[in-house]
Amino acid sequence: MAGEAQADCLFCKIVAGDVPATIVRETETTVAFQDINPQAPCHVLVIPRAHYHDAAALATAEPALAADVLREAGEVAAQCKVADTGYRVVFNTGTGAGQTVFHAHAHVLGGRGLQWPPG
Ligand code: DGP
Repeated sequence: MAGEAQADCLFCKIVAGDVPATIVRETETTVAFQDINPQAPCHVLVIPRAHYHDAAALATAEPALAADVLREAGEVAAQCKVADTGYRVVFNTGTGAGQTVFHAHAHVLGGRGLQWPPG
């Protein structure tokens, strides 16, 4: 059922505490943790606790929860002290765009110059 934890999902395991992660923020509905392979001085993933395959599925099923994730991305940027200099929020969606973990997540990237267009 939509939103239910999946036994084979890495990020569901992080939410459950079964896989360790460096958690930087938590709310009732979201968890934010350091990316294991950081691409910038600030590289944090914000995920809903509930399982959705990708950002579009999340926003369609639970728009308020998608808003929680976006709000938390801003809070993470402030906590990382990159809110004033600028930061990027990325939802890779689909394998062709680089999505490798199929539990919706926002990458929050900042602390260095970010090129446009992205690679
Ligand atoms: P994406 O490629 O957009 O699906 O992003 C998945 C991110 O998840 C990628 O940047 C690396 C990160 N990641 C993968 N495995 C782990 C893990 O076990 N722990 C943490 N903290 N991050 C992980």
